[in-house]
Formats: sequence, structure tokens, C-alpha cells
Amino acid sequence: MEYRTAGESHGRALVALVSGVPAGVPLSQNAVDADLARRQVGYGRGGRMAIERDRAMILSGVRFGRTIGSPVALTIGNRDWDNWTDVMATAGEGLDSPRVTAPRPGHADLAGCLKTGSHDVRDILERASARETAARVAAGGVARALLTALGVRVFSWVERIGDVQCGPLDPSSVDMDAVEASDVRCPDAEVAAHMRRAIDAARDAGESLGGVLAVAADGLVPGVGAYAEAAGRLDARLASAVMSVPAIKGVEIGDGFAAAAQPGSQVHDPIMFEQGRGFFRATNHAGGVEGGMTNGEPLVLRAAMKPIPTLMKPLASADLDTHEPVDASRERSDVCAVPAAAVVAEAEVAMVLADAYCAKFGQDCLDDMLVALSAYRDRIRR
Ligand code: EPS
Repeated sequence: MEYRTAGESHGRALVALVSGVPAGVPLSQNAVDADLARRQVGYGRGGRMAIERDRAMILSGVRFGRTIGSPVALTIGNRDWDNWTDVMATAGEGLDSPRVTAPRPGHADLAGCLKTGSHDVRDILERASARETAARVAAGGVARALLTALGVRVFSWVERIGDVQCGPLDPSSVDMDAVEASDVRCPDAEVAAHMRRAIDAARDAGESLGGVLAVAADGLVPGVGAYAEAAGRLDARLASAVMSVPAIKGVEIGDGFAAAAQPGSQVHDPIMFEQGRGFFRATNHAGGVEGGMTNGEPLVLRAAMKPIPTLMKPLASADLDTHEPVDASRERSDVCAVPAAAVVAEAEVAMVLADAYCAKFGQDCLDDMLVALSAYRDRIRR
């Protein structure tokens, strides 16, 4: 299973195309919309979120509430398009359209213009904008529907905003109701209040903030992914997928960078066996992945998001036309989008896991996958 997206931030709509979807997976527009709504919650988002109420429309691949084995196409309209029909027109010459010529440090603006030969940063920023991640979440909803049918749950929370830290938390003890009720996706109300204050202070100072998000998955069987070929290694695929989310600068699995400072006896997870339960681990420092495969313990992945590059107190830039020093351009923007990025990272993780399950258990139809999964569980339990 894999996805592509299209669409500009202030264009007419976003599009997601998911291919390799098994037939027979229950899939509703409501479930996808619920994920889209979760992505939109977040203290620190800008004025755009007051405009958008993201809803997906399923265009293909689903009949009577179930996938039929053909590509699933989804579209999400941009409500803000109504305000941008001139600037983002697909026809005409745009001679009166104001150009953006002061590239923002930290954004795709400058390298994108140099790469494509554009003289208008808008050509770049419209697609580099994290608005595109709404389409990823819609695509991830298809992957999540398959994983749910296979008994796998993917969830996320926020562990840090700026210098306010909560955790590291253990996925088995995170109160997910509290996370979903929190506009910073932090289950600890006191820490969440500190996070909000940090976001307020950043806004007042014309600053932006990054943070650390965590994504976990449970219900996984061991052996999903691959050890024998580089391209199939699950940890590599997960890191690549999550790193592709705009502004993510680091990804770790399990103890990650902290493991580098520990002796081996403190890092590796002792193997146990119980009749009827099969093999399991006493601890989960590995974060559920060993040798490029799931090991049956919960997957735990963390990602570091840098602060958003659009600053209301802008950094120095150089004008594309005059080459003179200028302030970097200011666009309406978010102060902090770490809670939203956590939901996007969930979608990325779900897509990789769904694809790896398809590789192991077949991808023609859900019923065949369930039979194969059950036979596999029986074998490894013995
Ligand atoms: C973004 C800038 C802001 C964000 C946007 C990402 O949009 P605008 O320029 O329209 O104010 O709100 O995020 C979304 C629209 C979204 O749906 O997440 C950017 O430059 O990356």
C-alpha cells in the first residue's frame, strides 16, 4: 500500500491517491474525517485553522462502506481557496499578482526557487506548506482502517514543546483519552498548561516553537518488516516516512540516541517464553523493532520537529530580484504545530505498517489476510 498527494496550500483542493489497498476493508468517510479533525486541533495554530473544517470526499475504491481492491482517491477542499482565486488561478498570466521575493530561512523557499528557476517564492511555498499533510492524514486513514481490522492500533502524543518536557512516556500507560482531550496532545494537565504558556510567550515575541512527538503502535505480531534486504527494513522505512513530514529533523526508535550512552546489558530486552503466550520481552528498550522487523512489543517512535520557519519577527534574507538585504517574508502562519505533526506522523507510521503487513500476509483481500495472520499467530505461539 502506498500513497501520493497533490494540491497547493491555497489551491482549490488537496488530493490523495492510495494504491495497493486490499478489498473488503471497512472504510467510512466519517473515520477519515475524525482523523482530519484531530490534525486540526492544536494550541498555537494560526488563523488558517479558523477557516478550514477539513472533510474528505472518497472518490473511488470504496463501495457500500468497504474497499473493493481498486485505488482509493480522496479529496479535501480548501475553504480558503475562495480568497485566493486570483493569486492561485490555473489560467492567465498573473501579471498583476504580487510576487514573494524574500525567501524565509528554514523554509523550502530559496532552494526551491534556485532548483526550479522560479522568480516567485509562492510557486514553492504553496506546495512546501504543511497544508499538504491534511492529504497525508486522509491517506493514512485508509491504512488505519486496514490496521484496525488486523488488530493494530496506532496512536500519538506530544512529549515536548520548546523547552517544556513531558516524558518520555511508556505507550502502555499513556492516558489516550487525556491526550485526545488536550489541545497540545499532552496527557499531563499541568505540563500542558506550561506548554500553552510557552506558546503564548513565543507568539508575543514574534517567535515560533518546535518540540518532540511520539507515535506508538500495539497489537503487532513479530516478524513484520525484513532483515535480509535494506529496502524492507521497517525501522529504516519508518524513519524515512516520518522524516518526510515537513519540519521533522530527527527520528528515533525506542531508546534511540540515549541507547548510545548505555552498556549493552541496559539496552537489549531479555527474551522470555510462556506457554500459550509464546515469546515476549521483559523490557522494550528497542521500541518494538529489532533487525528491521517488529519483535511483537509495542512500536515506539519519537520525532523532533524544528520551530516553524515563518517568523513574525523575521530573520535576515536577501531579495531574489535586487539581492539586497531584506527581512524574510511574513505570511500568516502557526506559532507551533507539534500536536498536528503528531497526527501526521501517525498517518505515516500507519501507511508503512499497513504496507509491511500486506507484504507479509497478502494484499488481495482482508479475509485472506486474516486467515494468514491467524495461521501465523498459531505457528509462532507453538
Ligand atoms: C503553513 C502556513 C499556514 C498554516 C498551514 C501551514 O497556512 P496559511 O499560510 O494559509 O496561513 O496554517 O497549515 C495548514 C493550512 C494546515 O492545514 O495544516 C505553512 O507555511 O507550512
